[in-house]
This record gives sequence, structure tokens and C-alpha cells, in this order.
Amino acid sequence: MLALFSISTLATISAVVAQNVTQIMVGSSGSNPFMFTPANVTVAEGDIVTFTFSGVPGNHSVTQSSFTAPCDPLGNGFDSGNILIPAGTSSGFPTWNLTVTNASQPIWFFCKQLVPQPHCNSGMVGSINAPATGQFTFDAFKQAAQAHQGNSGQSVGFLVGQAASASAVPGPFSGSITGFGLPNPSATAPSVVSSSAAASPAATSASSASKMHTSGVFAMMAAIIGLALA
Ligand SMILES: *[C@@H]1O[C@H](CO)[C@@H](O)[C@H](O)[C@H]1NC(C)=O
Ligand SMILES: *[C@@H]1O[C@H](CO)[C@@H](O)[C@H](O)[C@H]1NC(C)=O
Ligand SMILES: *[C@@H]1O[C@H](CO)[C@@H](O)[C@H](O)[C@H]1NC(C)=O
Ligand SMILES: *[C@@H]1O[C@H](CO)[C@@H](O)[C@H](O)[C@H]1NC(C)=O
Ligand SMILES: *[C@@H]1O[C@H](CO)[C@@H](O)[C@H](O)[C@H]1NC(C)=O
Ligand SMILES: [Cu+2]
Repeated sequence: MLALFSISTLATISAVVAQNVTQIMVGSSGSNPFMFTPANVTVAEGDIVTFTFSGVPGNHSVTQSSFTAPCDPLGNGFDSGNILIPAGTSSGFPTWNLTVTNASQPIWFFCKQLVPQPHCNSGMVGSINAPATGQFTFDAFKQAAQAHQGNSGQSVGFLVGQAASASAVPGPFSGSITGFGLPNPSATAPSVVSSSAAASPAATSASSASKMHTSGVFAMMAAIIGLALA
């Protein structure tokens, strides 16, 4: 019992220590306002992706979709809601922290905003742990998004999505910064996966390597505890 408790405590501690943070900027004050920068990242399981709504002016969301339906919300996916950053804002940009809970599963996301035009088919899409080669790359996903016709679905998603989850809505909202359609923190995503959520292949070997690194650290620490208890 004691050993089990200690090992799980250590696992928790090592998971905290192992968390790396990757930054993604949402929107841009440059020539193309419809961007995630960078749009394609590879992270390890347990890592945090911090989205900063820094495009000025901006009105954007980070909404989970699927490879096959890049510009529509996944029925049981994560969603930040739309965050309006008024012109002239120079500080206090809200953030949103997503933790990757399964690094073997590519995570596809887009911006569902339709004002002044749909952002998704303007190329405002991103991926986490997309395969580097084959059919299901970030490039292929972005091309499919740019070919999307019409408006994106506007359903509001959840804090906890597929392979990634947040523990809070975006924030803070200072000054005239406003959130529209934020996910209900107590709502749970339905477990039934819609057909558009068609599974995509396992991620690159890079993330497997990171996972092995983490479990290696865990095994080492468990061994140390085992010795200490012996
Ligand atoms: C965090 O990322 C850095 C740079 O990629 C890497 O060297 C380091 O091992 C990572 N930390 C952990 C605990 O995985
Ligand atoms: C921002 O987005 C919300 C939600 O889509 C919309 O209701 C609102 O009119 C937008 N505001 C501006 C200034 O773009
Ligand atoms: C993680 O994702 C992979 C690939 O989609 C899947 O096979 C596996 O079952 C998932 N693991 C968990 C714990 O959900
Ligand atoms: C996406 O990121 C992965 C990992 O960094 C990289 O191998 C791949 O080339 C990138 N793909 C595109 C289309 O940028
Ligand atoms: C996201 O994480 C950063 C760094 O840990 C923190 O400063 C920030 O308050 C978090 N954002 C939210 C909305 O919780
Ligand atoms: Cu947008």
C-alpha cells in the first residue's frame, strides 16, 4: 500500500516536472489576421499548449475539429469560445491552456469565427502532433480547410476534448476584451464520437519517443522509491 501510494505520488510529481509549455499565438497583427502561429506543433503527452489571443484587432476561437471536417466543430471536442480583442489593445491578452492527454492522437483545430468572413477557409487552422508524412499531414489538413465551402458550424464545445483538455475557460478579460460562447465549465462532452471524427493515424515517432522518455523517468523514480522502501 505504502509503495503504491509513493509511486503514484511520484508519478504525479514527475508529470508536473515534465510539463513543457508550447506557445501558439491566435490571430495576427501582421498582414494576415487569420492565423495560428505556429500552426503545427509537436508536443509530448502531459505538455501544455498555451494559446494567447494576441491578434489586434481580433475575434477568434480555438475549436477542435477533425481531419475529415476541418471547419466544423467536433461534436465532443474542445472549444475556447470566441474572444474579441478590440483595436488598440496592447496588453492583458487572454490565454487558454490546453493539456495534451494523448500524444498518439493527432489533434486538429480551427477558428470558427465568421466575422467579417469565415476564418477557417482563410487558412486559420492548426494541428498538434500531426504526422510529418503520409496522408494526414498539417499541409493536407490546411488545404482541405481552404477548400471548405460555406460557413463553419457554430456549436459550442467543451473544456475537455479529444486528446486534450483545459481546466478553465480563457482569461482574463480586462478592459473591453470579451468572450462569446465560452464553454460551460461543468458540461461534459458526449462520449459518442460522430462519424466526422473518423480516427486518424497515430502520430509521429517523435511523440512516442517523448512518451518513452517520460515513462523512463517514471520507471527510474519508481526504482529509487523501491530501493528506499526495501
Ligand atoms: C522540455 O523540452 C526541452 C526542449 O525540447 C527538453 O530538452 C526537455 O527534456 C523537456 N523536459 C522534459 C521534462 O521533458
Ligand atoms: C465577435 O464574435 C462574436 C461571436 O461570433 C460576434 O457575436 C460579435 O459580433 C463579434 N464582434 C466583432 C466586433 O467582430
Ligand atoms: C490514444 O490515441 C490512440 C490513437 O488514436 C488510441 O489508439 C489510444 O487508444 C488512445 N489512448 C487512450 C488512453 O485513449
Ligand atoms: C508539422 O510538424 C512536424 C513536427 O515538427 C513536422 O515534422 C512536419 O514537417 C510539420 N508539417 C508541416 C506540414 O509543416
Ligand atoms: C495559463 O498558464 C499560464 C502559465 O502557467 C498562466 O499564467 C495563465 O494564467 C493560464 N491561463 C488561464 C486562463 O488559466
Ligand atoms: Cu479567427
